[in-house]
Amino acid sequence: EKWPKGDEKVWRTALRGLDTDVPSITKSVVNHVQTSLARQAYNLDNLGAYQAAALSVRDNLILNWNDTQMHYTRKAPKRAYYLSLEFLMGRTLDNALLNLGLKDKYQEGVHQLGFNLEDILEQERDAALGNGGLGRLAACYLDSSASQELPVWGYGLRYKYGIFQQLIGPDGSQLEAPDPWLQQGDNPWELPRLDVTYEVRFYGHAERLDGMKAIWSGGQEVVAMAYDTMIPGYDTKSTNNLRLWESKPKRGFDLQSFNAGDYERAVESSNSAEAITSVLYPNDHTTFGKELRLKQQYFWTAASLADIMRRFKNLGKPITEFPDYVAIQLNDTHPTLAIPELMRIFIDEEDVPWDAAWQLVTNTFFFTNHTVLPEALEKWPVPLMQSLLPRHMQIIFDIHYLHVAVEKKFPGDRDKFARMSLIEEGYPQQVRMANLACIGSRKVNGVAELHSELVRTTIMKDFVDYYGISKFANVTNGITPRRWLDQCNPGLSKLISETLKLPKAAFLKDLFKLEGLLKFVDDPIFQKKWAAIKQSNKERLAHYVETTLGLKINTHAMFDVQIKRLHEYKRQTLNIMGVIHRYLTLKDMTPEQRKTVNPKVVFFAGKAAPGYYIAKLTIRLIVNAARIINSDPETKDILQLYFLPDYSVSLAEVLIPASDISQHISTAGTEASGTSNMKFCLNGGLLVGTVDGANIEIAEEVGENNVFFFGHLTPAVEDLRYQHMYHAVPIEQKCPPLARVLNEVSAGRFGDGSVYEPLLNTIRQHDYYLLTEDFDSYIQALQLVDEAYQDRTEWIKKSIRTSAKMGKFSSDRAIQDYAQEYWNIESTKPE
Ligand code: NTF
Repeated sequence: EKWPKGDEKVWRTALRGLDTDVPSITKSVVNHVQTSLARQAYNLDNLGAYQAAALSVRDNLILNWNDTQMHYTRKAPKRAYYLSLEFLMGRTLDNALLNLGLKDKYQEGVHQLGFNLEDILEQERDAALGNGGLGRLAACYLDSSASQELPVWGYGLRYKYGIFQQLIGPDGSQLEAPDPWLQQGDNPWELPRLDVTYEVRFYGHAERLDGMKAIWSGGQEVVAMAYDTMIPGYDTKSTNNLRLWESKPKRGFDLQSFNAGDYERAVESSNSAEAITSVLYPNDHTTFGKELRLKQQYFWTAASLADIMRRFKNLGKPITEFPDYVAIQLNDTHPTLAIPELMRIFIDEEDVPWDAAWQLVTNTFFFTNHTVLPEALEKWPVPLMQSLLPRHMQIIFDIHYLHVAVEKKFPGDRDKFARMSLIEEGYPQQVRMANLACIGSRKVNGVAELHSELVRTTIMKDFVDYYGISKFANVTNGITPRRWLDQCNPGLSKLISETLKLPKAAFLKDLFKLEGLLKFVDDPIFQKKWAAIKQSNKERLAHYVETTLGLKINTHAMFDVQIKRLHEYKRQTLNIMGVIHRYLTLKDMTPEQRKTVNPKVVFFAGKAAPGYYIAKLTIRLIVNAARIINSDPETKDILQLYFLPDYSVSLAEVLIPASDISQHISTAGTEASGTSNMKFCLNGGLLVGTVDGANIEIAEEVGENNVFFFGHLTPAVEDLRYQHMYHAVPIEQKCPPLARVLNEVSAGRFGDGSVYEPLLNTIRQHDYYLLTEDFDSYIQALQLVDEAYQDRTEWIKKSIRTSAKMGKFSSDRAIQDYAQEYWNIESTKPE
């Protein structure tokens, strides 16, 4: 190695890195207080202490990040890129401390400075650049990639506003407020890269040249600037990168208009450029066809591909080797424009002939589908795409015609061809993004066994006939045990470590090691310790609820939790109807009978898309039912109901370890996987659920006797819906207990009943999500839960067994699957 200049000895000492003994840590924290924050050390609050501690931890991350990136550049391994419009990261400081192995030392250090680490961690605002499972999955996958020393980068958008903050109004309805998450001051976890910028074009016109080439010019140009977030691996120096793009105007403002006195006009283009990355779309499972969303998608894919292409070109390899160095995972169809964009780069800029370009493209991309719900399948109007991205529209039509080969394979089957077409006929025509993602990718996968099978047999059936089955695979989702065991449940992690006589790192890096707990299932002392941890987690949750909402919770009750986005298919409505049914049943009892009932606390949390009327009504019903139920002197000691506002990753970290039972009750065949089901089980909570998504594989692991299953199975769903359509039976006949619940709501038992009519009618009328079909078996399942909970020792055994069998659901396993079966990349780490 050559030294830059000057004295080598001086350089060597200076480059030694950071000391991480406690005195060095306190020194570094105080240094940041005085210099980076320019604050007085003697009047520091928790927020200031958080900021200084974060900057101090960040110094360590940056050094590891530099070494890792330098190593990748020198070694030039094949890399994988995870393109996701959502990364639901949550808080960073605690995770960084854990992964760096510095948690104890910082705890001691800040303690010596007069602070409590727990309080400092609470100061951090969640980075909530995602809606739900899809975005949190991306975050878990980054953690697992870095932890396994895999060369993987994430690419996304740096939204100025994350998912909205949820408030509950006086009438019980959801209100939305913006989430200006960056307004806390500088975000210590990101590095602005003023030098990493690309120009991205919109509109203009595309002019065909000879052959398949074209020139795209004119229109509007905006600039993408990179912000890098360091992703530390656990127990390794490897620190990967999450690169998020911010949109900026190409020219700050228009001097001509300014000089002419038209000040509004002068900043107009700057405002419209900045709008692109201003806000995360808060819709989950629905598409709206808004131009700004399409702009976001193109802006992000174009900047990411330009960056990937520049890095590839620095290797000096022939363009034909692109797929030997680059694998790109498409997280749902949101980044599908990357396919025509890479075609455009190859053909228009790199002079690659069409067929060769298509070959390269289809060896580069991999596509994950996350839902089979029809309303979530993205389609873009051809006229909109034509105006915003004229060159891409040409390329898509070219791919479409190439694809006409399908006709040759299935001569005369026009229906099949119509279904497989990239263009859906209609007024206007629409581009089907899932079809484009499928034909442009090497492999297509679903996110749990049942879901992948549904992908193969429903939305992608024709493509399976065409390409053969081997293109269509499964990678069951996973969760990172670092955040979802050690961070959120340190007591349990410690107990496991002591019991197995293993350092935490052993099972946090190989979750199958938890199976060792099975030996202790019958050990009464271990059972007691296991139960004590659940109890203290309940108290931690109760404390949170008391300090934030001022409500007192019975911590000796069974805790029953359903936390996820509000959606009809997830059936929070079934749950609330079940709670009301329980309430009515308790009211029917004599006081003597009530004394024998085990107390239960039911928690809901989750956001509804701002425009999703029925989902919002469900929240309103839950909140208002809670008001009545919690204040009823006859029942309030045995049944409590809470809707916790503003669900977030951080709230999940408090709720999940406290739960005895959690609900994953989607209509069979609708929940692709679910990932919180895995988190609850890992923390010793049991499931009540339908035979859907990853619930099925969880039951395979833990044994069906440890899961409370109910409801119809997937193959029955279509027939039942057909019957509802054409041979409807009134609810009073079909399901009297549910009819009674609906009538009580209607009659105003929980506030003005007329408000809820539209919600009740979804059940009384078509009942698309089959509540009337599943209600009886749901109530039975909850009955079995109550009975099982009576025998506390048996329950604790179930809880231990469940947690012990969660090895499969580590995101480390999922990422290994992707790395080996799809991306063909290998671990490599800096010295
Ligand atoms: C979600 N899909 C599914 O609904 C969940 O079941 C699954 O666990 C997560 O993805 C992660 O795979 C979506 O959010 C989307 F966008 F596809 F609708």
